Amino acid sequence: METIFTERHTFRNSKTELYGGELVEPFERPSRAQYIIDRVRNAGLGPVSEPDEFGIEPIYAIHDKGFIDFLQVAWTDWQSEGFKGEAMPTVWPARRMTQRIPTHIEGRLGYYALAVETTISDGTWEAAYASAQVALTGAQRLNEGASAVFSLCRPPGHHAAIDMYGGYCFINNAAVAAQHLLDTGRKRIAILDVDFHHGNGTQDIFDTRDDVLFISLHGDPMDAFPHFLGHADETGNGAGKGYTVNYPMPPDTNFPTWRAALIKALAQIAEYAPDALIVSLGVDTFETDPISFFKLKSDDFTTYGADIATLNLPTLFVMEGGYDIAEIGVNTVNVLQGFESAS
Ligand code: 5XA
Ligand code: ZN
Repeated sequence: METIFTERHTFRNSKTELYGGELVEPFERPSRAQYIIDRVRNAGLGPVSEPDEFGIEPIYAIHDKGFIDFLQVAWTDWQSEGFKGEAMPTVWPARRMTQRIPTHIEGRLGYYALAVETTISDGTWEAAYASAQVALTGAQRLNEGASAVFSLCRPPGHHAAIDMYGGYCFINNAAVAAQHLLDTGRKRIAILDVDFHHGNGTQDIFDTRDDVLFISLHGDPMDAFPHFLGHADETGNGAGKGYTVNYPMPPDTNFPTWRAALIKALAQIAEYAPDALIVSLGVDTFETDPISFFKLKSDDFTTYGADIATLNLPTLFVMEGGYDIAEIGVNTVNVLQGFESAS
């Protein structure tokens, strides 16, 4: 399997994350991608290629233009105010307040952020843009006839909504890739999100559409980030009714329980009969992940990679979360090798 990867992910190297009331070193850090690419190479998964350039239009095809334009200037506008730390919001358009977009950067950060942990710093936009190109290149490889591709995206994307960033995400890489596949001739795409966290951004983007089936397995939002989306009774709206499926699961969920949900999800995808599958691949379901509460073991990742292969669909894996950094490469490549061994 080919991996698409660029060192430009290292432009995203923020120094602070608000966690537990403290500013800590971010869990989402450059070494994550380094461990994964090292494992890809050492395991002999296949060639590693630089992304091609698709420009900004495919990003505008998914996200609000004002939001994308904001991401490009947020850091310089923040610095222009003379602030010393990294850019983070302190106020939100909460219930019964106006949704007007403020002029001041403090207000714009609050308008476009869905969470405060994710700071914006020097290079954030450049890395997010490159990450989207990695996803687009993977999608294009499917168009060129590849049966499976791994887009090693960093920063991740599945929390990025039409006009909101947060949860370490700025551009929704999986959604951008899905739209590219649709715009280049495919009729129906399924996105299977196996990250520990609910893919609220992907759900938001495709909420009213029937050309993308979105299915997510995740920690129950009553107990887990993003807390305000991802319940089982969210099934899509309008034309999208029935094309969003959520499997929230409680703390300490083990592999047999998680896999039972996966098997149901795979049956729903098979019934939808998409032209391609995108897997939002987060490995923060691992038992020792520092910010998650599922109990998957390394071998389980191999098993479920093989399960996904039974769909027999052109498949693009798009990297999302995973923070047990020492094991992130092993667990990620286990999914990909499990998939390949069963293909
Ligand atoms: O998939 N999403 C993540 O791994 C990020 C969660 C951020 C929690 N503050
Ligand atoms: Zn996650």
